[in-house]
Amino acid sequence: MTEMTEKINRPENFSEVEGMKTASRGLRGDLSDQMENRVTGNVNEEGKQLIKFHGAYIQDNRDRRAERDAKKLEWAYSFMIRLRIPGGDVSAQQWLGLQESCNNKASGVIKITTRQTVQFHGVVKARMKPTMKDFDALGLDAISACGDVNRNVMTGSNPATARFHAEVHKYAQKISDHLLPQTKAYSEVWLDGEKLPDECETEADPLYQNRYLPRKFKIAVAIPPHNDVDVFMNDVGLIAVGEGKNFKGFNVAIGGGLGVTHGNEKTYPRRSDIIGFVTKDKVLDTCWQIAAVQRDYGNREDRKLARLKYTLDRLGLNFFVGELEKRLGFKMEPARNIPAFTHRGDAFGWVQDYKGLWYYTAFVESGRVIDENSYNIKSAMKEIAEADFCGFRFTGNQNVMFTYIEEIDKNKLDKILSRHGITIETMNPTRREAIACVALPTCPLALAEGQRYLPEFVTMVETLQGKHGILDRPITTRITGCPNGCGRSYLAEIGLVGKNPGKYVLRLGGDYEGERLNTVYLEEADETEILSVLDELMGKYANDRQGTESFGDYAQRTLFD
Ligand code: SRM
Ligand code: SF4
Repeated sequence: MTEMTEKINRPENFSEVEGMKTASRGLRGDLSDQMENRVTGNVNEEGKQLIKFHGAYIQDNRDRRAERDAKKLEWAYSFMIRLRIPGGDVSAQQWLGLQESCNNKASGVIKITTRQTVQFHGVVKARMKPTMKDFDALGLDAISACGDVNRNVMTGSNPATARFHAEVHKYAQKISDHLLPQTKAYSEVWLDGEKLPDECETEADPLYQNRYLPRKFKIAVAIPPHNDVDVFMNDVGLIAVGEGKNFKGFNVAIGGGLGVTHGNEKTYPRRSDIIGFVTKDKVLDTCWQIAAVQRDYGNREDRKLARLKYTLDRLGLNFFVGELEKRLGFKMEPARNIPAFTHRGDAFGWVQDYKGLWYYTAFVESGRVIDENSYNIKSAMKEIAEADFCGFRFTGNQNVMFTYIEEIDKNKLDKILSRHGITIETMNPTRREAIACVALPTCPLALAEGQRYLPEFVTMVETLQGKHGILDRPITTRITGCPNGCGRSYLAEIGLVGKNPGKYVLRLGGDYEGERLNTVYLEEADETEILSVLDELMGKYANDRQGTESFGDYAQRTLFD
């Protein structure tokens, strides 16, 4: 350990969560007993932390707090469960099973997340085990979807990007499996698996040991020229490198992350650094060892400063890479030339892969699978799954792609979509590409609205685009209800970051390709102030833009450069 690391990582200063992890006997704690305790819908502090590693969070409906307080009742507690679906693929049968489970045991609204998986909200304690058993029966799980471990691994969704897309896509599953904790706690707590006797040692885990990582850890794989996973904001971003038809390996970027705490100057969003190239046979070990270096050097005293991005900036990239190469037993090759990224939004509508199969991406506003305003995506997905002629792929932009469709079935899909009002042709691209995080009412950290505000806000952005005659190209618009950045608003051309109810930090100047972080323009602004800035800037952009310059590039050039 370096002197710097010793100074910060003194066990007596470790955060409380560190103690909970090491004392948990492989993430078991007393979770089973807590789930049986029906006196409260809540769990204790240790339970709150441990259950994350099993893919779940305790929440309450914040809209109902006042009513519950007035009646002197406990808050309306329930759990959110996030599944682990590396690369976002499920079968039609799995989708039907998930939707049925969500209808019967949760809120009925499945949420597609910004990391290519799905969440259930509103699962009360008594329904937790039955819901986890539903997942298991479908061949799915929620292991490590949250917690201080490697999270759901993302991959570019669009099969038309490269001949080797299908081969690269499989790496999401491979990496996720390779970095999965060894503990059998999940099976024990949720699936009535065999109990580890009290006198027995917990399962040996060479990666996570008994301390796990200092903080969450995220990996995404991008396949140029499409950056639909926002590869540069992950702890590890892998960019697929090919030669013609052949897939060779990955350029590796480390140290991306977006979470910030308002008022804490030590926190910041960070774009990752490319550290070199590895061949495909070495990538699993590379990801494992990056996580292991972070395990050993990451900050375990202050969780706000525990992500890999801070470890890198504290120790220096050279030190980190040197340590990584020592453990790997080889030197990273220089990064290879790759095609430039061109966009991040999904490839809406039909695309074809190199084998001739078809894929259709449909828009799901903020990932909420719900029938609303004659746009009946929930019913459409049910009917498509029942017809059983394609798979489903969730995208990192919270949308759904219907996958592996034979030419002969294209018409069938078109008809079902049209019957349920699912169209992309008439929708403004800015709306299709907009993202918002969950925020209120379930997210305990939300300071302002997220997905509930997005439709209204996008309408106002579109109106301004129309006024200035710039509806010709989309403007990446993203809202998060707090500075944690779950909707990746730090990479948007127009980014709103919740600060107080109805008030947002306005960030401008991100690019369309997801290469550049945006910059704070207004520290705290309400809707009127935000729209006034956008109105003026769009007016100038309409008149002064250079060639095909994007709104984000124009904002960067004229406001910040
Ligand atoms: Fe997130 C915490 C929702 C993607 C950064 N995130 C949360 C929690 C669990 C709140 C909590 O800790 O109690 C939110 C649950 C809300 C709810 O009611 O469902 C939440 N995050 C989400 C999702 C569902 C947003 C969405 O609308 O799609 C995304 C789930 C992804 C998944 O399937 O795994 C989601 N979160 C992200 C992303 C984007 C990404 O990874 O591509 C980020 C920014 C990237 C990053 O990690 O740096 C992100 N979430 C955070 C953070 C800040 C982490 C940090 O380094 O500071 C927190 C808070 C924390 O960890 O303490 C957080
Ligand atoms: Fe909640 Fe904040 Fe994440 Fe939005 S950005 S889901 S408000 S933690």
